[in-house]
Amino acid sequence: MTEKQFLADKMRSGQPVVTSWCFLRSAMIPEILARAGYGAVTIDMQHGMYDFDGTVDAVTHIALGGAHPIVRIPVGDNALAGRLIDMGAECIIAPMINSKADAEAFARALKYPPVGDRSWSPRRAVMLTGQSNEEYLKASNSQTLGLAMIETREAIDALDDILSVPELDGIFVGPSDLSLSLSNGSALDPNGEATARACAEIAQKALAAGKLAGIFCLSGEKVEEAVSMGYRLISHGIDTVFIDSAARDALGEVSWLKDKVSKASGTGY
Ligand code: 3PY
Ligand code: MG
Repeated sequence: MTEKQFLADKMRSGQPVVTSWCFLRSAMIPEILARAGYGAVTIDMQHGMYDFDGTVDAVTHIALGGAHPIVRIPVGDNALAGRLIDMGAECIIAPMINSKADAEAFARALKYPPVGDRSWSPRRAVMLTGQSNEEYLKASNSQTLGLAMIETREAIDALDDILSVPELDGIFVGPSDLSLSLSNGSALDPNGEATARACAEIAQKALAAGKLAGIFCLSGEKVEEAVSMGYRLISHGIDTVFIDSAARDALGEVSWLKDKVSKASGTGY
């Protein structure tokens, strides 16, 4: 039997992994996305509709669909980060990490001693990985990932300090918030030049510090650009957008409905 490859193994070996992003509280939608071919699926508990139970179900269904389960937690909820790793999430993305202290508290919650202070009982995780408790204890500090979101000017100013946290596996860039912060709230411009320059610089520093880098992307073109910058976890494709655009396409196929397809959409990021 071939060894199970974790998201951590793939990213560390340099393989880019593309993740879809889920807001809707569903277990089947993430599984459908996994089965469609996404390497990973991310459940968004910061801006999405997921509660704890819904996220646990989604994590299981993502694993069933053959993809790596990732969860973005709400701001500062490190206790939840530990619970979700116990439930089988392979990677936790923490939004709005703006200082070394933020990064340390987050990263330590995910790692067993002596690296961090994660508390023991990974019941669901060992069922999903098929490991014994002993195997899990030995491997989990390296097979699970904590990625700190860099999405403010404050975080960029503190980036060297954040990257110096040994327990932290890597960073994940949020270009929308980053553009808001860099423009002092005057522009939401995730695909703009200034944002792209900042993203390139963040990746360069992360790689130089030996950390993994991930990023949220809003187009296929941006995915390619991100990979060339060194990002290895790249989000592309959102559940609400998929449903919205498929619904419009389906209606547009009916001759007498074509002109009625709504132009307004609240599904973008
Ligand atoms: C951002 O772009 O700010 C994000 O948080 C994307 O997930
Ligand atoms: Mg954000």
